[in-house]
Order: sequence, then structure tokens, then C-alpha cells
Amino acid sequence: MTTISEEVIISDRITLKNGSGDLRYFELRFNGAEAHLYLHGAHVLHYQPAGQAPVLWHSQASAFDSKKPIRGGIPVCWPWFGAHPNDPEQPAHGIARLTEWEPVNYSATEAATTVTLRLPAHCYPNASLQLSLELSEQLSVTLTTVNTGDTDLRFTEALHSYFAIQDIPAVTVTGLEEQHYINQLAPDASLHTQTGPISFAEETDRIYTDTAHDCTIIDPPLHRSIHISKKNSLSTVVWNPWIDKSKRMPDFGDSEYLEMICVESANCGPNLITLAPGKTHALQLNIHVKNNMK
Ligand code: TA6
Repeated sequence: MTTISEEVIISDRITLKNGSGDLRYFELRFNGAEAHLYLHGAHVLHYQPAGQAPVLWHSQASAFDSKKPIRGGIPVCWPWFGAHPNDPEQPAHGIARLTEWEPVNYSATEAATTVTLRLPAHCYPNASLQLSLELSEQLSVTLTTVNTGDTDLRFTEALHSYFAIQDIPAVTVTGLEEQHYINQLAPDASLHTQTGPISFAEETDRIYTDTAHDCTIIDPPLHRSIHISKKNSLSTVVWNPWIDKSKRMPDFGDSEYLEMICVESANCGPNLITLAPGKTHALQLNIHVKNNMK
């Protein structure tokens, strides 16, 4: 490894750099594509295929602070999604995104550039957690949980992806037609059924349950669609904060709701994971961009 002004060149396609705030990130390159993986939270912040506008979005108001989550990219929600099931003092979306992870290994082959990080062993009892980021003609993120204890490990999780779009009223999300969802904004957890593509004209916060379906974000103004496929995930969360919630979030610009959409590959709500001792569970997300609608 060579160090130049604090950068660490690991290979011709992987460099460890100083990012915003006091945080460091791996820059991965592959055939003109680029991705950034912060050690803080094992947080994928940036993904830009060759010839494309950035695919992931982050807020210009985001904190880059080792004690706060980054707003945007792909936050890792683990070992719980949303509020802690019974302790209101615990942080939303778990501890993984608030912790500095450790590098495990790197590879740069003709097929892909890959960096793997792990949650430090002392962070959570009876579990080990790794995240692998693989950059090729697409972006793959794999979150792997191993139950290292001697009793069942129960958890919920999400790769909470924020995607960059041009103008939210012009965007639709397809692939979840006829799937059931819980409206997180409703007073009850009753199930609704999705009819037709999802469009956006108000705050939207839905957990689609018991679905392994792929999704596509269709963005006519940017002349592209973003295809999201997943493995070992039975929930998909779709979220846009719209006007009032955007104003209530200190790390989110008032009008930034217009340029982002969250489509999150998860196991949450009723899709809790129960992992037996010694067993492994790997949630995988694949993101592929297609130019179309010329
Ligand atoms: O995924 C949707 C959601 O659960 C929303 O309810 C909203 O809270 C969002 O996550 C962001 O949560 P955060 O804790 O990152 O502000």
C-alpha cells in the first residue's frame, strides 16, 4: 500500500480517502464507474455508472459525524428497523449505521471491484455482521449476519437506499402491483393492496410485506430507470417525506424531497428474521441503471 497525503492506495481501483467531516471512505472504480463506501456505518454514499448521473442521493444538509447517521446513500438498518421494539432510548434503525466498521478484504478482478467491511465484534453480542460492496456493471450490496451465539437471533434489517431522481411528481415505481403494504402513516397496521404503479403526491411511507419482487424506479425527466433486485428480502419500504416532514428533519433540505425516493430492501414489519445458532443470513441488493424513454 502507498500513502499519499493521507490517501491509501490499495490497488489501481481501490483508494482509502478522507471524506467529509472526520470520516474516511473507500473509493471503488470499475470500467468508468465509481462507488464510495464510508467506514462509518459501512455506508455506501455514492454510486455513479459510467456516463450516468449519480444514482444514489444524499442531503446537502447531512451530518458527517461519527455520532450521527449520514442522510442519504444506503444506510444499514440493523438489528432493528425503525424504532427499537421496546426501548425508546435506543437509536432509530439500530446501531450499525452509527458505528465505524473495519476493513476485512478487498479484491479487484476483471469481473468486479469489491470491498468488505465488518462490524467490530464487541458491538453486538452473539452476532457477526459483514457488508460487501461489489462494483461491476451494476452495484451489489450484501449484508451478512451470522448467529455466533447458542440461542436464536431475532432481528429486522434494511438497506435503506436513497435514489437520486429529477422530480418526484414525475416518478413512478413499478413491480409492487398487487402486493400488500402497511401504511406507516396510518394509525393502525392494516394491510392495503397496491393497485398499479406507485406515484407520489404526498408523504409516502409504506412497508410492502411478504414480497421478494424486484422494483423499478422510472424517471422520465432523467431518461432512465433504476432496476432494484434483491435476495433474501421479504419487505420493500417506499418512502418520500414530502413537504412537512422534510421541514422537520434538521439534516434534510426543505425542498430536497423533490429529488429523492427511498426504495429499501428489507426484512421488517412482520418479516422478522429468526436465525438459529451457527446459521447465516445474507440480504443482497442489486442496483442496475438503464437508459430509456429517449
Ligand atoms: O424507511 C422509512 C423510515 O422508517 C421513515 O419512517 C423515516 O423515519 C425514514 O425511515 C428515515 O429515518 P431516519 O431515522 O434515518 O431519519
